[in-house]
Amino acid sequence: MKRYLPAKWVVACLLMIFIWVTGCAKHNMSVLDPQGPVGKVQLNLLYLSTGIMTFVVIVVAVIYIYVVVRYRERPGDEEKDPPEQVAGSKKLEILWTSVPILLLIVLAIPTISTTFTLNKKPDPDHSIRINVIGYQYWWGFEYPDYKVTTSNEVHIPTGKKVEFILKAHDVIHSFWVPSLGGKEDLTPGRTTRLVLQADKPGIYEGKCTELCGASHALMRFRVVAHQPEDFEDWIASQVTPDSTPKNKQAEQGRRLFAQNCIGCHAIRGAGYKVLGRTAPELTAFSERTRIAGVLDNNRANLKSWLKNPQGIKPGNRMPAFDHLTDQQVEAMVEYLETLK
Ligand code: HEC
Ligand SMILES: [Cu+2]
Repeated sequence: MKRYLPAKWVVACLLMIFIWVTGCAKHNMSVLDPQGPVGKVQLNLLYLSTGIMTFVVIVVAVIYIYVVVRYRERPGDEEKDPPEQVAGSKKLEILWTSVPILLLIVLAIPTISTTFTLNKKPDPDHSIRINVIGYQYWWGFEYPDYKVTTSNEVHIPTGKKVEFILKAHDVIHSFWVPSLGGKEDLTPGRTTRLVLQADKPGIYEGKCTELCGASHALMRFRVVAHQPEDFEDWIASQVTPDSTPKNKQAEQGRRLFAQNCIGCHAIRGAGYKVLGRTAPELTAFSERTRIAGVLDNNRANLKSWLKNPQGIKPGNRMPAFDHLTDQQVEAMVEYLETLK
């Protein structure tokens, strides 16, 4: 049998298809499956521009193929017979100037008007404000209207516009929740804004999309959307957190935390006199789904994080606590994993 394709080409094609389909996993991170009005409007713009592009590609390809076939050299053609040379055709010049202008107008009108609509300041009675601060390599979230702070997991109510007010603590970061809408940069010394909305309760994955250092790829976060009543419950639980140690071991953990960790981290409602602000707030830590945005929140993972944070997120600003004994680390794990 005749072989049409060399084996290495087949392998290369399969590899490419494989890499391509790895993007198909169910990860709640698809711009093509928007979960709120902002993402939907932006997807429509995407379809419009892709539609126009496809139209242009098809027209150009058809003309090109037609010309190549129709005017190709045929056997018997005399070389001394060059094709007729034409220069300047008013009709053609007008056509290929006006068609692109028209296409650009069709693209520009909805794009500009949508940009302005999406950037409008939402009505304060039907929206909430959240300050977002980007740090190497974690996210701080503040609810200025409720005096609540949290990190790496931001809770929002469904069906309401959420105005994110973005600031960078150190270098440029970029805030992106693909299934809710487009991204926005966080730039040191500047404040930027992004309005998003989720229609359904659920967890939406977010990511930093501006190369910001060694652990940029691990600078992940989650948006947790609740029904408005459940959101109010969540806020209430954050305003008065239950931060008292539940047993002897946790009591020891609380003391160790005061000696080793409070300079950077804060836990509200635990009776600490100072609260660190250079690291993620850990109030109600047991209710988080992840540790540092990358590990599932469980005791084994928390222990690994405390022993070797640099092995998990290279270059991050938390030192290793390998001088503490296993027993001491376990006491802190017990304490943190019972904070509600
Ligand atoms: C020098 C400041 C510093 C000290 C001291 C420190 N940490 Fe951290 N910690 C950080 C920073 C910065 C991060 C964020 C790392 C990242 O994700 O980039 C962090 C992250 C964490 C996280 C994950 C937070 C989240 O939102 O998921 C936990 C849990 C944690 N630290 C616990 C501790 C404990 C327990 C101690 C004391 C034994 C401690 N840290 C001491 C700076 C510190
Ligand atoms: Cu970043």
